[in-house]
Amino acid sequence: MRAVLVGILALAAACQAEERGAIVETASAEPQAPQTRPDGPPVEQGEPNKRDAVPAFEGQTRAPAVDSGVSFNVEIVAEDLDEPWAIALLPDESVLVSERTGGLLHIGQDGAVTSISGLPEIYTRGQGGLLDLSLAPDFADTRELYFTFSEPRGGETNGTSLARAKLAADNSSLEDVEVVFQQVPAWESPLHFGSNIEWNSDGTLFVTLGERSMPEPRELSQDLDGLLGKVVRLNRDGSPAEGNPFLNQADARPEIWSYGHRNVQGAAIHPQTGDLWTIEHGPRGGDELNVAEAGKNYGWPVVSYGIEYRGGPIGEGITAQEGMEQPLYYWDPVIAPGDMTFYQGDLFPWAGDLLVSGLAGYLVRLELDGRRVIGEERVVTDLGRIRDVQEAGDGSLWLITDQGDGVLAKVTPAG
Ligand SMILES: [Ca+2]
Repeated sequence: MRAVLVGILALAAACQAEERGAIVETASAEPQAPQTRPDGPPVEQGEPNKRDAVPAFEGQTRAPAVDSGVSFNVEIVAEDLDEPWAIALLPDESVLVSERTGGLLHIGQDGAVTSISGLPEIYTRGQGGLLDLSLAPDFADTRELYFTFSEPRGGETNGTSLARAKLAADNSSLEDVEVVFQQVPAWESPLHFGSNIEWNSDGTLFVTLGERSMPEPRELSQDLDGLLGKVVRLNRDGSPAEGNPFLNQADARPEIWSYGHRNVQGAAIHPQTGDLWTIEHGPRGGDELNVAEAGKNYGWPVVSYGIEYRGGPIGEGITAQEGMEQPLYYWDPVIAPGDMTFYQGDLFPWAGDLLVSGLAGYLVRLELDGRRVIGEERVVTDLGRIRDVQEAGDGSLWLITDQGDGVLAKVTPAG
């Protein structure tokens, strides 16, 4: 009798599940929660700016606070840097640092700072300047350095450009500087240039591009015939890469990988899946973590978990729309993300975690379960506005702070 009853209940449950087919299918597409998932209050306890926002799924914001119990040894390697923006670690364990104000520096392990000559002309007002740095994968043979910068484009217009150059063997100068890619249209704006360079495993590179912030250009994040608010995928000569989603579509730029972005200054390739993860500044509220996938629309400025700086809704104030991707995770209030990296070493007990540099004044450590954020911690909370984070081969972390008296710091566990 009991066995029959169980059988009937199971059948009823199955029928119910079938009736709710669409819902069941959606639910089963989500990663399953592991037994070890943390639980408890979030790090962020403050009032959100967008008070009417409802997360699209549980855990999309304010994941439970976690505590790895690590204390830090912060060694200031160089100081008085002028708004440093990005770090590139050289094979000989010296460091390149870009300064937004237009300097490119070589910094030895002993902290000796020398200026590298040969940069092109750079627009350095507002958020414009020398931006990301990235060594070519074959740098050891080619000495090729890629960098992004705000390029003057005539009159008051400017735009983000990608250049490559050879770094002289004595690290004193750039040679054979060549601008290989230009974001278009150029705009009269000192804001939202992006940018980040990430190398894909197939030898192509991704570059993230801002939408120039102003009311008119930001709408163009949704337009496929321009490169504002986009991630592009390029060959290393700057040409559009084979396999790009809009390569054969009329009225669409062939460089586009994904669109509907606001101001993506950070990105990282997932070391296991090879996916491109991006992080972007929201307005007041609504910083977003995404996986940028081919041809997908990330929604700005139609959907957002933030509000206008002056107050009031972005557009219609909605957070979701058909055909637009939801962020994996969002912050309100914001962390103001610079760059990020998946931690792969064993010096810190953080293997597989995502570390995000926050201009709000800390590193954000995210524990992940696939594409879900399951725990959040804020670490290195007393250094200042952290602009970039890079992991060295020994598992130590290199950070820069972006003030006019910015520092380059090496961070290891204390004790
Ligand atoms: Ca990056």
